Amino acid sequence: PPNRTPQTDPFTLSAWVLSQQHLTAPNAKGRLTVLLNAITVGCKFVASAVRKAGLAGNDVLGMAGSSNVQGEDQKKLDLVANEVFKNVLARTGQCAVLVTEEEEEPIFIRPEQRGEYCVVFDPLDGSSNIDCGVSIGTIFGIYKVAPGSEGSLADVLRPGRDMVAAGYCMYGSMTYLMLSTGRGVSGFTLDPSLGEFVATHRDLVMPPRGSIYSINEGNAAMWDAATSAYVAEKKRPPGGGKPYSLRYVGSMVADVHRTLLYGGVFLYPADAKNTKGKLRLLYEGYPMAYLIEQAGGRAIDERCERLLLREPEDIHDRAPVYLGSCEDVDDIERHYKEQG
Ligand code: AHM
Ligand code: MG
Repeated sequence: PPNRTPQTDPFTLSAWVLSQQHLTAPNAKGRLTVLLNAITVGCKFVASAVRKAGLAGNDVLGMAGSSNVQGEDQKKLDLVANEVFKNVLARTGQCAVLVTEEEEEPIFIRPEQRGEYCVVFDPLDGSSNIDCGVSIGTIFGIYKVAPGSEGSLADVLRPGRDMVAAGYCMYGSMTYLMLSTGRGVSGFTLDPSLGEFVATHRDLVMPPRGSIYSINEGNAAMWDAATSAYVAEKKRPPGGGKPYSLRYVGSMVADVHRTLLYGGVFLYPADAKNTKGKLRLLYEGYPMAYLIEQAGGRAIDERCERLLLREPEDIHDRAPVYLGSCEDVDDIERHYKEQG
């Protein structure tokens, strides 16, 4: 079970980040700390907006372009989240390039505000779940620019293993923020009465094997042979073992969060229609693969290579994703090897 913080010792996310920086880079100037703090502000803002969404005068669930009672244009929740994160990140003075799912082009920060980090993010992931109140989240990954770079496309078109930090915030029954700066994963829960993220899952290690598989089974007719064989085996284990349970929220943040805590696998394979899969490599695949690996799990692509080593060609590239408990992902690999 996750170790709980004693009630008289609230270990906040900011304190945790400072303690990590002290371990990894004792001479660091705290710039990453500033950046991560800004991200938590964005997450709190979005968490609050999500909780109020749909109430009178807060018509953020409707179509973008719809207007509220005062006749003002209302932004949809995902566009609100995008603006919030862009603003809080730019204002830190620590960013050089931002990449967001919501915008075609990367955002290059102007010289007066420029720093040495690049943040790639999906401000509000799980679009199909926004309007019905099911868990959604923000996903982010952070790179440092190459030495001497003023921030270029090359600084963000890099494999995920170059990330210096990654995480997500889930707006679910509680607001959770799971974070790694390359030394394991720790989880924080927003205490609404304090307005602070407090450590609730320190040094999270995921189970080596789970008993849940998570995939959009509606796509089964289009799967490749390895995915079909793997799922068939989980439903009807040879030798009559206990079948796995199927859980699929349809929000990557929620499906990965459950996988981190309970173990098992989450898959979004390529299929006959989506030949590169659906998930975006930079700001969905990499950050989640980073967290899963940091928690002791495994994340691969359809070639059974580490997802974190895959080279992106475009900032909005998609890639097939298979992640979760090591032994479960090993099973998937076995099916790929068997199918040739
Ligand atoms: P989105 O960025 O439009 O929200 O799409 C990403 C989401 C992921 O959160 C989730 O894992 C996946 O799409 C679900 O896709 P599907 O509805 O095809 O199962
Ligand atoms: Mg998304």
